[in-house]
Amino acid sequence: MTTPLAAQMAAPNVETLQVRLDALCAIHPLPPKGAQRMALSADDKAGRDLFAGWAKAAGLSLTVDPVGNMYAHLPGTRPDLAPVMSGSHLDTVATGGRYDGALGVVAALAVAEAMAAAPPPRGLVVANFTNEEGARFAPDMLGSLVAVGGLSIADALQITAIDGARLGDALAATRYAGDAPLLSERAPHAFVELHVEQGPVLDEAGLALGAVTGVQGIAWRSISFTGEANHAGATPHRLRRDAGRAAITLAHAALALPERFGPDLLATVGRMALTPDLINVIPEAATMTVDLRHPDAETLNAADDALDAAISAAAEATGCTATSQRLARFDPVVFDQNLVARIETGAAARGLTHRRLISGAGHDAQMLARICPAAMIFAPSIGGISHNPAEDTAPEHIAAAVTVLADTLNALCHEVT
Ligand code: HGY
Ligand code: MN
Ligand code: MN
Repeated sequence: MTTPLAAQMAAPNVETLQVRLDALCAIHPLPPKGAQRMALSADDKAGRDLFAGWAKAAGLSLTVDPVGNMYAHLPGTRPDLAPVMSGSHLDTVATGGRYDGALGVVAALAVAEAMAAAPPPRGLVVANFTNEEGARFAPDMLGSLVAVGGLSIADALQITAIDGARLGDALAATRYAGDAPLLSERAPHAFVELHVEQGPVLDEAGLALGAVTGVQGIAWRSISFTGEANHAGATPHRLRRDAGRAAITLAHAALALPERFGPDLLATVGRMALTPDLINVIPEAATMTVDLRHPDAETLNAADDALDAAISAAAEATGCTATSQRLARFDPVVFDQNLVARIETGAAARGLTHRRLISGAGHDAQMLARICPAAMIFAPSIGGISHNPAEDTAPEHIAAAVTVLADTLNALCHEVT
């Protein structure tokens, strides 16, 4: 692959990048440093409006696809060549941090602005993917999954949020439903995403940057138990059909799965609700979620099967009935090894301490990997904290990661065969 010497590119403006992160956090700030922009909420719309304004001010043309994925285009000098893409997501969880997702979007925008003075052969597209978090609408990485053809637009628009909203209606309310083609119709040349690690690996090792080799598997489930409301004081054990006890029994079993499948299996019960949720009424209904993660697909499948067995056992032990719905199931993904190696050499060329690592969190890059070479750059998360307003990364690590992102994207944009 002939790669002419990548033109010396102006350095991306990291000061502006930090100011833009400030502006995004100011929409719905969460002390000490975080923000809330739940997918397709008014907060998310406000973040989208900021991004659209910055992109247009930079002279980038903006397109939006039918599920609200936003693409800001810096044209290259060779429009016949597929562009390179970089970006991430502007939506957050309810306890969102400053950097999760937003960093990848504003960093890619900063690189596009730095390139604009001397556009390379391949253009650069800056992406904001809809509903990466999956916190309001499941599954996670929904927008990028639709973009690569993994979920139909029609099915996506019908998805119901945890607050009852229909995705299509929430999207329409943001006015970010567009008609741009899906990426599956014309894949990018390559996709590189900058993201904070969200775990402790780089921070504990005192390293400046991560070259991400892939993403572990994800299995999300919602479970409902149905029992019978009854008096807390007058109902003997033998007559109880306690949905709350079923859910607590299952939660205990789910959280004990790592004892059986090893510490690389991560199990989380993030949501649990009892009905009627009163001190003196035996719960007639219980709903809950279980999030399982593992780097090996077979082990994740085995743990998921064990969860099924635990659901049946909890229902049987309490005389309740149970239903369960799969909310997300993504096998582990391995990123493009040439791209990972390029990120590693890029870090070394900038004198940065670095290592390879797999991502614990899911990311849009894992979906782009279905249609083009994809990889990620991690900046360290202080204390490994994320999905928490205390999420933080040292400014010098942000600047270093943006520099390696710029070097990587610049080289890719100069690949002309
Ligand atoms: O759930 C995840 O791994 C990501 O934050 N969507
Ligand atoms: Mn993220
Ligand atoms: Mn996240």
